[in-house]
Amino acid sequence: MKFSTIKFTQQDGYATLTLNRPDSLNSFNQAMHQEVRAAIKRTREDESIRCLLITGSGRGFCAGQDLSDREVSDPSQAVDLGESVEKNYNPLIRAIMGLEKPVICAVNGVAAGAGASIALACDIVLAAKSASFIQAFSKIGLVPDSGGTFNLPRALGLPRAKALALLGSKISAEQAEKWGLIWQSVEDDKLQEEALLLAQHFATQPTLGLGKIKLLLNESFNNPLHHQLELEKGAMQMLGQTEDYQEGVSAFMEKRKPEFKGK
Ligand code: T3D
Repeated sequence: MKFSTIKFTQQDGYATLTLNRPDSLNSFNQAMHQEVRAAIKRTREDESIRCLLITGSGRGFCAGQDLSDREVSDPSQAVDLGESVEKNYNPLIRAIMGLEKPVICAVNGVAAGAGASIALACDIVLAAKSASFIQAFSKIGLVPDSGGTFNLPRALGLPRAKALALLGSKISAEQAEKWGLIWQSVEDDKLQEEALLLAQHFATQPTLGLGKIKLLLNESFNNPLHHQLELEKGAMQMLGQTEDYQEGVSAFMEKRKPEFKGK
C-alpha cells in the first residue's frame, strides 16, 4: 500500500510511523485511518519489526479527528460519530494496546482530542518540552474517546482525569511527566534521538516477553489478583519455551551479552 498521509519506514528491527498531515496538525481523515491501520497490521505481521515508534511531522503530534471532514451545518448529512468510533478509533486503540511489541510515542508537539488518547495508548511516551496535551473533546461537546476515559484515570487518578477532561485544559509535557501521564519530557532537539535510542534498544530485546509484559500490565487494572496470577502463569509457561529465554539464561551463566532474536 502506498501511503499519502503517513510515512512508514522500517530498519534495524524497528518501524517508524510518522503522521504526516502537518497543515492540519496531523488530524485524522479517513485516508489516514486506513493507512495507520495498514501500517500497524504490517508491524504486527512482520517478525523482523520488533518495536514501533509513532511520531508526527511538523509542529504538532496529532489534533485528533479532522473537523473539516464533519458536516455540522446540515444535520441530515451528519456523520454518525458512533460509527466513526467503532470503525476507526476503537480498532486503532485495540491495535496499539494489543500489539505484542513495544510501541513508543514521540510526541513532537500538541496532542489534542483523539491525538492525546492515541499517545496515551502507547507503551512509552516521550514528549518534547514544547509539546502539550489537551483533552479537547469537552470543548466541542464530546467525551474523551480512543480509550481516553480508560487510560486517563488509570494514569492520573479520578480527580485529575476529571478536571482535565471536563475543562479541556492544556497541560505541558513537563506537567504530564510530573503527573505520571507520560514517561519523560525531553529537550525538543533531543526528542527524536532519545526515541530512536529506545527503538533501537527494543529491537534487540526478547520481543515475545516484552509483548506479554505490556499485555499483562494493560489488563491488570481489569482483573482480580487470582486471574492476573493465572495470566502470569500462562505467559511464563509459553515464554519458558522460547529461544530468547534459553539465550538469556545461557548468556547470564556464560557472563556474556545475550543475542536475542525475538523468538
Ligand atoms: O468525529 C469523529 O469521528 C469522532 C471522534 C472524534 C475524536 C476527536 O479527536 S474529537 C476532537 C477533535 N480535535 C479538536 O477538537 C482539536 C481542534 N484543534 C485545536 O483545538 C487547536 O488546533 C489545537 C489546540 C490543537 C492547536 O492550536 P494552535 O493554535 O496551536 O493551532 P491552530 O491554529 O488552531 O491549528 C493550526 C491549523 O491546523 C489550522 O489550520 P489553518 O487555519 O492554518 O488552515 C487549524 O484549523 C488546523 N487544525 C487543527 N486541528 C484541527 C485542524 N483542522 C482540522 N481538524 C482539526 N482537528
